[in-house]
Amino acid sequence: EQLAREKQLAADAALRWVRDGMVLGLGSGSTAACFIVALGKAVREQGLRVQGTATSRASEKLALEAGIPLLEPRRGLRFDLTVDGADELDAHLRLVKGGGGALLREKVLATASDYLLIVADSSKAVAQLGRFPLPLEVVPFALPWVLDAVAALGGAPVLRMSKEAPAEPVKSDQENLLVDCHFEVIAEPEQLVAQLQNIPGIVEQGLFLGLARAAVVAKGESVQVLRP
Ligand code: DER
Repeated sequence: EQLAREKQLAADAALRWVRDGMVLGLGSGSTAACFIVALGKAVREQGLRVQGTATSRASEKLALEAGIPLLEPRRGLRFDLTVDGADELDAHLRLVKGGGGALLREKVLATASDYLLIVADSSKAVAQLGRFPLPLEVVPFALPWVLDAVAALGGAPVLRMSKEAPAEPVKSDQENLLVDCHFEVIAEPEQLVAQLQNIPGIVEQGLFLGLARAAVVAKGESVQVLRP
């Protein structure tokens, strides 16, 4: 339907940023998945020569199936371009990410990239961040104190449970827990990042500030390129 069409449009448009010989960061989530599939097609059908590293085990599997040559993490490895999705993006291209639980590896690769390109359907562009619950990756031992500290910040934290087995908490690729924080409005993202970084046991948080260089946002049948 419309949303899936917009994801596909954004993903196809992102191919315009890809050059032969590039080393790519491969994002996670449904829109990034559309990009990985489209990239694989270009590799197989046009002989595009690229290599990539994935931001999740799920994306790694998809990339392998798509025939994209993969690189293992190594010292000095940098990415010419990382293409990833987002759960929210504001006018400054500040992002909330982690809806798919891959925020840690996503931020590691985004930080090791020369260019982070976001691909999104129109529902992701917001005037103010925060309506989408902010994901945290949390070390299991620290969970009770993290929940207390986030609640004290007004974050209404909720441990993310598995959809398949609702009694089981979701585990990240690193075997950590995921906590979704319902701040509702995040008026000062930079300040909130500083507060979260003071809470031990939070391994990573889903605010991506100053990382995205551009966003390809599809609306209806058209695509917009947003820059900070
Ligand atoms: O977790 C993430 O940040 C992913 O990029 C994901 O949440 C993006 O959402 P999508 O599945 O709608 O692309």
